[in-house]
Amino acid sequence: MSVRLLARLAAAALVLLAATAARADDDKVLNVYNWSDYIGKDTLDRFTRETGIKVHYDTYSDNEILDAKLMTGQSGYDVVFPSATPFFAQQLKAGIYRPLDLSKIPNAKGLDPQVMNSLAKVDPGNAHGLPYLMSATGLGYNVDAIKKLMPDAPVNSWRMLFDPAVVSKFKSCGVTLLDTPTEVIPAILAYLGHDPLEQTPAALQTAMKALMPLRSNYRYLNSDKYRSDLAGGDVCLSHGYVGDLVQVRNRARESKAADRPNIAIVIPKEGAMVNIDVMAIPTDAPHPDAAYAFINFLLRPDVIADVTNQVGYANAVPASLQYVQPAIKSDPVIYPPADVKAHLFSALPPAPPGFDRLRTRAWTRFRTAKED
Ligand code: N2P
Repeated sequence: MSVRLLARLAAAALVLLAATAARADDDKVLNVYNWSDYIGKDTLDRFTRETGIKVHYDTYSDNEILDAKLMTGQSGYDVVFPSATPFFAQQLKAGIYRPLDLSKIPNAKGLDPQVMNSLAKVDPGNAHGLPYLMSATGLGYNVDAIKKLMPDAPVNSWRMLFDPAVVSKFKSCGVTLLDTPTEVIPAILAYLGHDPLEQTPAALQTAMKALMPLRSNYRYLNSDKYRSDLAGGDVCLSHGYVGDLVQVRNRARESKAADRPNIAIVIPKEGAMVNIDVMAIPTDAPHPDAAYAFINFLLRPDVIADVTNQVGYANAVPASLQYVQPAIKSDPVIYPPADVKAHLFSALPPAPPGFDRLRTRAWTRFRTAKED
């Protein structure tokens, strides 16, 4: 063998080695896209310490943002957390999720069969997604500010947001809505005594007809900003995900400010949406094995209990309850008792063809409607 050939072979071997090393390194990376404020402060570090897998972590505040990214393809994400209905259900139909290999997620055995059954309605056999956290969508308000403006305010009702005679009283102290029609429309339909889950042009029209004239009462539509504003006393009434409102309430309690607000949270008596957010792996995920390791880690009772304790959202791992703080376990807005649960509605079905576009158009018109 000539010296030159030897040198060439050695060089080729080196290239091969480097490529293998790069690939091994690649598997030690995980790209996660999750809701904001939806994980423990130390959860990712703990995962990295235990597995050596480095996590790139991005966040969003609306299902619509995640949906747009996933439907374009090649998002680069390995684990995402869509709400089961209608988003995950709809995305499943588009074939963008990988069937899960449950042998790689042994902790899935510990999931609550009731939650799994309700998810199986949109994902037969729970083949593509496992439950992460859940909560209702309700109201958070500044107790003193509301009392001052309306001592007999109907605080347990959607009237707070949707009855023109009530919400107009709070305009001056700041009222906000989540920026998503999939939450606001069922809520106003429930207020109107209509089937909250009806997705027909007629139901949409009913909802928008009631909503449009109210527009000027809402300071803004945003699913993120209200949290610091409500905690800081800059707004007084917000439509929000209950777990986020729990964080707002805690933040306000812990504040050193003399005028820190006293925040109350309600699940309105007319009924409210409840969302199960699932963990799923996109078909084109670059690091599926790391994704499996992460999902399995999050389903460990001590890990998910720690997340629940920090973010105020219930989880679907019954064995975790032994580690969940008593104040959280017994908080009726986080783990609602049976009589409240009976009024929660969850399965907003995937919208019929064309309806999505109608709804998005109506929502954009509402969002950008001129203040009067
Ligand atoms: C997290 C909001 C997630 C709840 N900040 C939506 N289901």
